[in-house]
Amino acid sequence: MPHAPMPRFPTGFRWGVSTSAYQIEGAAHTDGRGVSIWDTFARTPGRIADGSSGDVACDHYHRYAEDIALMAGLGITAYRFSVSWPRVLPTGAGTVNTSGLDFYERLVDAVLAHGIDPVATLFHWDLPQSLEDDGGWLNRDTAYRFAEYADLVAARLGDRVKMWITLNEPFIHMSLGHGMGVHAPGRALLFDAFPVAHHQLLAHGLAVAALRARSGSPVAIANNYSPVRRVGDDPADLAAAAAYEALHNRLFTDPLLGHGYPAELGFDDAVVRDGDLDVIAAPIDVLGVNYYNPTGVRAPEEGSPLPFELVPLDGYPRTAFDWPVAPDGLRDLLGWLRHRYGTDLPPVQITESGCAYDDQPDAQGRVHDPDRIVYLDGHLRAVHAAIADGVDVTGYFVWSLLDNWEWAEGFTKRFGLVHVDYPTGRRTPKSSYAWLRDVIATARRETPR
Ligand code: PNW
Repeated sequence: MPHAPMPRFPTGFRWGVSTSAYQIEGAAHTDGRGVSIWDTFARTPGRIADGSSGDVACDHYHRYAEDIALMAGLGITAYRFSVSWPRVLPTGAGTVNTSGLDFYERLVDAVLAHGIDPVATLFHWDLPQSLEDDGGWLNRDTAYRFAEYADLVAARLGDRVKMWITLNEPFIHMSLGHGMGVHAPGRALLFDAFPVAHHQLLAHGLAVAALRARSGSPVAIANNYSPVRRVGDDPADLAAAAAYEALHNRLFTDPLLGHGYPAELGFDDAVVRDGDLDVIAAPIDVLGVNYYNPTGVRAPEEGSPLPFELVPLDGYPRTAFDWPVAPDGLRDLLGWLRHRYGTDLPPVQITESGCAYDDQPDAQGRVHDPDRIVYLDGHLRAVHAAIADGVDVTGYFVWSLLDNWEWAEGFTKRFGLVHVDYPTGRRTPKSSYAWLRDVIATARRETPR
């Protein structure tokens, strides 16, 4: 267990937790919600490790008041949730489901009543199935539908949401959902998935303009990053590491910050129209950084369809996901962002950071998760060190408040500060919850917001 006191964070530093709609809400058939690509994907045999779906998940749709009480007990200053597009617009466009908007209004008002800032993500991968049937993110029209949806949500909540996040991890949605086919919608296009990147970025840029027109709150995007650990010293290994860097860490961030697409990826950019790059580079107020782990990369075998090979990294402890625990990677990543983008880099918030362990209650019903405490302690110290290095980091959100439905892994991976007994829905704060509560209480005494 870590004992050394946590160093002091800057005044106003934001302490938060993150969740997403499909992973916690349940209520998939309630109050007029439409079908998303994840409903369809989860119902397809063989796609989800335990054959489960998010139909019920944590039943947060009905238990949100209890969950907000847990947030209040933790002492967080911000809560990042996502709005389910098909709950608000069942077919993605056109007819509005007012009950869906009402739910998010109840949620936001209850969060505010506890003195917590609501941070709303507009797209956390649950595309309305009707839009997928028209081509989804391969179809440019989806970007315009997203801007209309952003306008609708901001018209209702723009006076109360304290920060907007347009998209969650467009890289993971492109690569796992459309490149490899292990996430919804299950397309395996490899590098032909590039239009999915471009249309998501276009959607982001159009939504920035829509949000600005309706709300004075800051606008951000949450990107997934993974610092590259090159394995091997051959020129081919260097080239592979550079290719992976361009794909994972630059493909979305370069154009967002006005640098255009990384040319070395050699994508067919026929879908990029005049003016698109200006829309995409609309200034944002905060860059959201989701960080889990570094990636080992070396040159591919002859004949590989990819310009790199991913290799497991030795010498790190591992989570239940088999992901390496590497807080140094977060400090390196933040330093890399500052070095690469310089004054084009806006303030950064860590919009996700966390780990999965196989946490279960003991005979007394308590849930001990010492590994998560070590994880969070290390990553918070890494953020602090990055701030000392000169990177403007203004917040840290833990993934996640609750154990929840972990996409293709179903219920088999537990990321929560709070244990969820899925059959009953019972919530039990883990020891990491008490640890983080004490860290936040001390930090807020020292550096009030
Ligand atoms: C993120 N990877 O997903 C998502 O934003 C969350 O919804 C999710 O629960 C969390 O991280 C934990 O997985 C990722 O393979 C999924 O590198 C996969 C990867 C990274 C992030």
